[in-house]
Amino acid sequence: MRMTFRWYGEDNDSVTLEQIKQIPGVEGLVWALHDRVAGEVWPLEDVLAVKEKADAHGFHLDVVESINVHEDIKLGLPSRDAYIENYKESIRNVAKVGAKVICYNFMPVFDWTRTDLFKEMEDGSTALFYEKSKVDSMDPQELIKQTTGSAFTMPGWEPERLKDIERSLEAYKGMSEEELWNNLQYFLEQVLPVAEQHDMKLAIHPDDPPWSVFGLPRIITSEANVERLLSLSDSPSHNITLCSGSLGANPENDIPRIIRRFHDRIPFAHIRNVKIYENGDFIETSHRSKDGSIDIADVVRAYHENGFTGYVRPDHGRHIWNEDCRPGYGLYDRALGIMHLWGLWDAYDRVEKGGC
Ligand code: CS2
Ligand code: MN
Repeated sequence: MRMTFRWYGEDNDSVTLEQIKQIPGVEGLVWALHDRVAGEVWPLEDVLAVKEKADAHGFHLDVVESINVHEDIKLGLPSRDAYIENYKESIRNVAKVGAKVICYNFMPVFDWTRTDLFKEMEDGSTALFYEKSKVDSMDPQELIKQTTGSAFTMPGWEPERLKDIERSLEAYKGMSEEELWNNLQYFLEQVLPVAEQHDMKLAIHPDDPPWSVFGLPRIITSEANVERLLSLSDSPSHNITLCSGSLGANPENDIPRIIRRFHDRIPFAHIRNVKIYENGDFIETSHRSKDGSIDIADVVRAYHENGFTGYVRPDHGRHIWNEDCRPGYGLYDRALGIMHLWGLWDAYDRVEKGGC
């Protein structure tokens, strides 16, 4: 496994490249142009500027996360073709700095959804929390009407985005999952040939949480749907980012089993744990199997026994030791997570070689 660390760039991240350099075994940055909105071309100039910074610290830029897909593509609107052309151009540009994997997602309107970004845990740390009944009973359009002009009420609902969110929610009304599948297929048919030309692996991130929220369709949610997704194309460029914490928020998704089945289509793995409560709420925990509902030791074993050579990153972490950071993306807990993953990996190596 090749260890990486997500970095939001000098202006957007509390973690520095000097700090990342001191986490054992991290060779690459998982990066993006975070000031580019979905649908825009990533200009070569900006991409090269990231490369310069990475080079200065000896990191590779093999993994991009995410080049976001414009809503019109997910909605299947006539305007999608222009946005798809832009996407192709971004693929070409990131290839020029050696990128090999592009993570993206196909979630309508909202990326990961949580009700509390800093939920206090028993030990005084805080973590991202999802309260199911709260989301289930929420009408986002109603909420937006009430909150326009005031502080935002959900993670990611920045005041300047509310108008767009409202428009998108309206546009998705009545859209079925089948339509979303069709729109994904259309997108893939256009971009996969370009990805292939550049030996680029596109790797879709599962939906987080892996079920419909606010009545919006969501499709990358289960083992059966991962199978369906992968059967859309045999292209070597068509792959999945296996995120244990996203898919794993539904206890029916057996993550080690999914890895054992599809490991050769997983160029990039997100590894994190979540603790799921009986009422469907969940909270993000440390990586240790004991602390959450996902057997992370078995997740790592599933990769190890298949000789996994793909990229890995710890995903969201808790906020510990009073760290002031982006929600889920602090230094300390993710660094602890990396050491846990290495500990497991090295132990499985020893066992495999007959050592003790
Ligand atoms: C995160 C996502 O929810 C998660 O697990 O990893 O924010 C992820 O970065 C994006 O959805 C990928 O496109
Ligand atoms: Mn993830």
